[in-house]
Amino acid sequence: MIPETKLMPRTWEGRLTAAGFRFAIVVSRFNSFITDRLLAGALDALTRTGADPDGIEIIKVPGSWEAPLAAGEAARSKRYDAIICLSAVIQGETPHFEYVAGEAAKGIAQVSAANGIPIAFGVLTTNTLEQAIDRAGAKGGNKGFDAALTAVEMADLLRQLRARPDRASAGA
Ligand code: INI
Repeated sequence: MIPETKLMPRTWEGRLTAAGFRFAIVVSRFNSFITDRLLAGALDALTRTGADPDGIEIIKVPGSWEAPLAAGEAARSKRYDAIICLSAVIQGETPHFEYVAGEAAKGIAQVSAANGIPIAFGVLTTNTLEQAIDRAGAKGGNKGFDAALTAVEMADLLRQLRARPDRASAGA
């Protein structure tokens, strides 16, 4: 909320309009019972915001661990305006969970920053299967839907920022 004042700084904010943008959805097969639902949510969000069906590509990976590598390849291809990573890491009885979830999060953040492309983080990290179900279309909404909306907003925001008239002279 911007406080009421005479000063009105120029504000940049992405719109939820997906037409004309290209998206890659990186989705893991591990816990596909959950990730299929995240994918359905993401496709629903892209459709509702006007994405062109030809502008959406799905890249399947074995698990969350592989998501950063595939997202990196997609980013470097420059074929997409935003990437959406969808997977589910569910707490087990070994520390495997920590490694997989931690590396996926770190790797996805690094790929996004290194390539200047929005990557929405639709990776569930939950203690139980029930919590994952809640976030994949049940009580907790659908995190795939939310991630796709974020990707649309960020794609539009970056397009606006990159089209700023002062950008070239500012050397940005
Ligand atoms: N991958 C996931 O996406 N979620 C998990 O919960 C998970 N657990 O718990 O093991 C998981 N492991 C597989 C991992 O992502 C790799 O695919 C695998 O280690 C091969 O590299």
